[in-house]
Amino acid sequence: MSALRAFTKVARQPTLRLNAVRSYASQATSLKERLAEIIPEKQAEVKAFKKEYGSTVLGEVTIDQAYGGMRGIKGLIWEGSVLDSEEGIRFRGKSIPECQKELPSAIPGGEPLPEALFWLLVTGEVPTPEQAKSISKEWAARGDIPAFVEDLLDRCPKTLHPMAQFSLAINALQHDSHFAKAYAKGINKADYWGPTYEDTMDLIAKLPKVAARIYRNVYKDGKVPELDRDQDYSYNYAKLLGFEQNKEFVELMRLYLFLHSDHEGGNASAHTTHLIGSTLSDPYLAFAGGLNSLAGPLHGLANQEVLRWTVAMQESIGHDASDEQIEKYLWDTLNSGRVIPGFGHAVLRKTDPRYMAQREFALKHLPNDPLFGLVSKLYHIIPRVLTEHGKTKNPYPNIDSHSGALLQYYGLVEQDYYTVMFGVSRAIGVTSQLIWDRALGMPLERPKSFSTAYLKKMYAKN
Ligand code: CMX
Repeated sequence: MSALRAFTKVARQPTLRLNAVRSYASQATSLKERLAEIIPEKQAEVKAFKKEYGSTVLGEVTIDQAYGGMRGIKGLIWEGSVLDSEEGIRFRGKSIPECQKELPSAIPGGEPLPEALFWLLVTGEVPTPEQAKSISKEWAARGDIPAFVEDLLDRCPKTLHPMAQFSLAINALQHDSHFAKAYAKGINKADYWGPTYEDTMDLIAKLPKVAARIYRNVYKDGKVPELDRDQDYSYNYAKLLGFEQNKEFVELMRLYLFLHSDHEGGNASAHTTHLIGSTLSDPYLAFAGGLNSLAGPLHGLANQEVLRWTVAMQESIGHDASDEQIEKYLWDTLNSGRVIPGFGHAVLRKTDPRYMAQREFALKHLPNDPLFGLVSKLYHIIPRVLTEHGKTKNPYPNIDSHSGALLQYYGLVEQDYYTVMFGVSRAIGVTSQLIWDRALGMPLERPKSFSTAYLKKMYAKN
C-alpha cells in the first residue's frame, strides 16, 4: 500500500486521527495537566498505528539524495507541523491565516499569541484565551536567569557574534536542568516527559532575558529592565529590548515569534535539536545545538545576510537604482559564486506564506516605507533572474527575505542581532517536539552512512 493511501485510510478512522485538532475544550487549566491527559491516548494511538502500518514503505533513497543533503528523504516524525512544498506550513493542520483567525490574541483582531501557538503545537488543541494567558503568566514567572549567566554574558566581548553568545548562555542554563538531575537520580523512562516539560517551560521563559541582555550589552548601555509579570511574552521581549512603548512593534513581535517558531522536523535547527535530544541530552543542550545550526547563513543567519546584501547593493548602485541596475547587481552576485540571501528553499516551491504574512503586516502598517518598497521591488525582480539563472529549484522569497525590513522600520537596526530573535521563536517549535520525543519514547537517532568506495563496490557496473 502506498504511504499516501495508508495515511488517508488511517486519517479516516476515528480512533486513529493523526495530528488532528480536537474540537472540544478540556477542563484542564494548566498545560501540564492537559498533557498528562493526552499523552496516554497518543501513546496508544502511535502503538496501534505502528502495529498495523509499521512495515509500510514511506519512500526510497537514491544515491543523489545521499550526496544531496538527504533532500526529500522521508524519515522523521514531527508532530507540531507539516510543510507542503506548494502551500507552506501548517501548524497541527492549521495554515498561517487560520492560526491568525483562531488563536487567542492580546488585542482584539491582533496577531496570535506565541503562547497560544505553543499550546496548539504541544496539544493539537486551540487554547482558550484563559489557557493562553496561563502560559503568559507561567513564562513571565519563570523568566529570571541566574546571576552567573548574566555575568557570563557581561564578560563576552562585544565582537563575539550574538548567536555565539546566545548559544553559550543556553548551554550555561543547563546548570538547572530538571531532566539532567532526574536522569542522574535514575528516573524511569516512562516519566521522562515530565522534567523535559519543566525544562522546556523554563528555557522558553528565560530566552527574553538572555536575548535582551545580549542586545543591550552589544549595542546599548548593558542595562536590562525587569519583566512585567502581568504581560505577555512578546510584550516582555519588546520591553527588555526597549521597544514596548510602540504598540505596533509589540504586535510585530507577536507575529514574528509566531511565524518563526516551527517549520516541521527536517530543517537544520529542528533536526539538530531533535538529534541531540535523542541522545537524552537535556533540552538546554539540545536547543543550544539547534541554535548553532540556525546561525548558518544558509539557514537563520540569512535574515542578517539579506540586510547586509541589500545595504551593500544600495551603497553600490544607489537608492534610486533602476530595475536594470538591480538586475545587473543580481547577476554580479550570482556570477561571483554567491547566493541571493532570502530566496530559495529546500522544500518550498512557492513564495513562503511566512513571507506573505510579513508583507501583509507591512502593507497594513508601513506601506510607504522606502525599504519595504525595495523589498517589494526585489520580490518581482529576483525570481525572474533566479529562474533565468536556472539553478535554484525555488526562485521565490523565504521568511528571511522580509523580516529585516520590518525591524529596521521600527528602529531595531542591528542586523547581526536578527538571528537571535529567530532563535527565541524557534525554541517554541523545537522544544514542544522534544516533549513528545520523550513521551513517545523516541530512540537514539542513528541513520546508516556509506563511503563512496563502499557504494561503488555495491552498485557500480564495472
Ligand atoms: N541564490 C543563488 N543560488 C541559489 C539560491 C539563491 N538564493 N538558492 C539555491 N541556489 C542554488 C544552490 O546553491 C544550488 O547550487 P549548486 O548546484 O551550485 O550547489 C542550486 O541552486 C540548487 O539548489 P536548490 O536545490 O534550489 O536549493 P537547496 O535545497 O540546495 O538549498 C537553500 C536551499 C535555502 C539553502 C538555498 O535556496 C539558498 O542558499 N538560499 C539562500 C540562503 C537563504 O535564504 N537561506 C534561508 C532559508 C530559510 C531558512 O532556513 O531560514
